[in-house]
Formats: sequence, C-alpha cells, structure tokens
Amino acid sequence: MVLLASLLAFAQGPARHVNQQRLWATLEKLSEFGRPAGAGFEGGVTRVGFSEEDLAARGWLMQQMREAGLEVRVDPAGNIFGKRAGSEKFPTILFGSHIDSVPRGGNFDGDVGSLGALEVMRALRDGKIATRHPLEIVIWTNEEGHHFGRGLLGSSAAAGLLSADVLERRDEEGKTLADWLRRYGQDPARLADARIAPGALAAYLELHIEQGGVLDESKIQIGVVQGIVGIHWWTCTASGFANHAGTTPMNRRQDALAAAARAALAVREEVRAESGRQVGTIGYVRVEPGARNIIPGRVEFPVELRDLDAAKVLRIWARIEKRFAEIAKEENVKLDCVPLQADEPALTDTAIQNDIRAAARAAGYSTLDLPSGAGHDAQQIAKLAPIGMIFVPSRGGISHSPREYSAPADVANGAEVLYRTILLLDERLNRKP
Ligand code: HGY
Ligand code: MN
Ligand code: MN
Repeated sequence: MVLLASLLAFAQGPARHVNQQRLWATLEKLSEFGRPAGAGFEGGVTRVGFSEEDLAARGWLMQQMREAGLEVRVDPAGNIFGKRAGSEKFPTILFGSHIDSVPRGGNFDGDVGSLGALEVMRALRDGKIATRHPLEIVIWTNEEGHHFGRGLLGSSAAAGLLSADVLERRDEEGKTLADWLRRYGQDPARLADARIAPGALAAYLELHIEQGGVLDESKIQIGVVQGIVGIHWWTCTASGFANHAGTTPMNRRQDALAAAARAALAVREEVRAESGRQVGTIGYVRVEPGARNIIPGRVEFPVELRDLDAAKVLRIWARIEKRFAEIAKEENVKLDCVPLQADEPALTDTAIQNDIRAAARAAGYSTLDLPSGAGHDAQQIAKLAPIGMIFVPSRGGISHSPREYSAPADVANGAEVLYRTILLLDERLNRKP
C-alpha cells in the first residue's frame, strides 16, 4: 500500500507548495468584479482600468493582501504593493501582474499572475519560509490601456517612461488621467514619484497565461519567455466631406470610410510583405456622422504594430505612411496619423530563464522557450531590473475574449514555478563570490 502510494506520488510529480483549490477560489472571487449580468465564471469580465469594477476589485484585493500578512501601500500611479520582509537589507524581488481587463475580456489575463503572486505569499507564510531578500507583490495600474490610449500605465510610471502630458490626455468620457488618479485617492502632481529607484529591485517576475496556442497544442506545462514584443500605437484620422448619399455622384465623393478601408488593407499588406512574426491590427473605426444616408466625413482608427525588433516596426510603418499618402490623394481626403505610444521590446534575463527552467524541472513540469506576442508590464520593468516571465497554457490559444481559459492545474503549476523561482533567485542573487 505504502509502495503504491509512493509510486502514485512519483507519477504525479513532487507535491506543490501552493494550494490549487485556494488559488482557483480566489480567481473565481475576483471574477465577480465586472462579471456580465447573469453570467458565471466562464462568462468573462469587463473590468477596465479606472472603472467602478476595477476600483472595487482593488479594494477587495488589498484586503486579501493584508490578511495574508503583507504590508500594503499604493504608489502615486495607483500601483498596489504588498511587502514581506527579508532577513537582509537586500533589494526587493518583485512579482505580480494586473487585474484590469479589456472590455469583454476573460478571467485569466493578468488575474493569474496577480493571484498567483498572492498564493505564493500565502504558501510561504503557511510553510514559515524566510527569505534573505524582501519579497513584494505588485498589481500594476491600467495595463490594458483602455483609457487614454496608454497601456502599461502603472509600470511605465514606475520605470520613469511616462511624459508629464499624459496627465492631461482625455479619454472618451472627457476625463483626464489626473481626474482618474484622484479617484484612486492619489495626487496627480506626484505621479513622477511612482518611479522606482535604480537598484531598488533585485529582479522582477511575472506569471501570465500564454494568450497563444503553442503550449496548449504541444501539451507543454510551462513556457519560459525569451522576450516581449514592442507595441507601437498610432491614432489616424481620415477627413473627407460629409454629403448626401443619394445626390452626390460616385466620382465627386470624399468618402473618409472608403479611404480608411483601403488604409486597413494597406496595413495588412505591408505587415505581410516581410517574413517573420510581426503583426499589425486596426482594432476599431469611429465613423462620423454615422448614418446610412450620409457619406462618412470623418473616420478615426488606430494602427497597432508589434514585433520583437523595433527597427522592423519602424521600417514597416514608413511603408504604411507612404501607402496612406497615395490613398489620401486618390480618395481626395486627408489622412493623418499621430503616434500615441511606443513600448520597446524587452528580452528576459537568461540567468532567470535558467532559474525558471530549473524550478519547473524540479516540480516535474515540461517546459518550452517561447516569445511573448502580448505586451506585459515586465517589458517596462526591464529598464530597472532583470526580468523573467512564466507562461501557462491558454485553452485554444484564445485571449482578450470571454472564452479565455486555463485549467486549474495549469494555473497552479504556474504559481508553483513562481514560488520555486523566487526561492532560487533568493538563493542565487547577492551572494558573495
Ligand atoms: O495588448 C496586450 O498585449 C496586452 O494583453 N496588454
Ligand atoms: Mn491583455
Ligand atoms: Mn495581461
């Protein structure tokens, strides 16, 4: 009997330190903040940064962090931190993610890394584990950038990458970032104080769902992230002339939507014109005046380009701009684009990649090295400290959708690898030669 039990335990791999049930129950609880009416956990969530739902979720999470014995504080950018002391005066090992979502998103993007970090802190407390380095959780503000066209907002502030003018940028409701920060109880004038001092961090780790289908298809449990793509955003406006749809002959039109439609296809062609994994997207069009019997006079649309190579993105953009100028001339409209955000690609630290691989191996999980096509706060924190990212499988590779899903065991595996990687880092960093 004993032999059978130990054989079974061996087949299942070493026991986890983190608690799968507790972590999953916490994910389900968080999903209630922003859950669509009548839906269950699998119905997705709308909890965009700075919304009422986000505000309520933040309050609940801070309470959970306090109950886990952490010292909680909020910085002037609204980033939430929860600290656990170390035995030495060493820089902090920071880990976390975000809890804001895209509109009609899922309950895993950001939540897994945030609550996985909380579970690690709970497990360390349960096991009475002391570390040499102080450990700190972070929940970054407004990662998705639904408002103001500024994603990675909190981590950008922490890395000193925000220009002061972002405070006066208005969202679609006419509110400025300064207004929103006041709602978070912060003084916008102090935004620059959110900057984390150079040398304050020993390392930054982020656990996240893959948001692509590689791990799921290959049945691999843990992804070791090699690097995170750069993300460039522009806002473009096609300005034509709104006129009667029945009386304006086809050759006399200045149709802003026709120009925007051609622009969308030009973006796709230019992105596809080179080999590689670069991607380009036009995520919405706002058509004015927006009536069946009026020729569109004005159309706003964004262009987003991503790649691990920033030079490639700029090269593709230069070709797109040329195509837009040709389209504008042919359609007799104005087509102008202004840059909104450019977040650089970032490579993860190779020594931390090794730690993540070793942690996964020790826990009995398979691993695969892969790049991240999604943006993450880690790419901003790479300016301050060596970073590492742990991915877990996303079912069907679906994300930014209510159908986003990762299995409870996969989520717990990721948290276990986070737990073990933190302890490996605590061991390896700041050792005297
Ligand atoms: O848009 C993104 O890549 C992200 O999920 N923040
Ligand atoms: Mn996302
Ligand atoms: Mn995310």
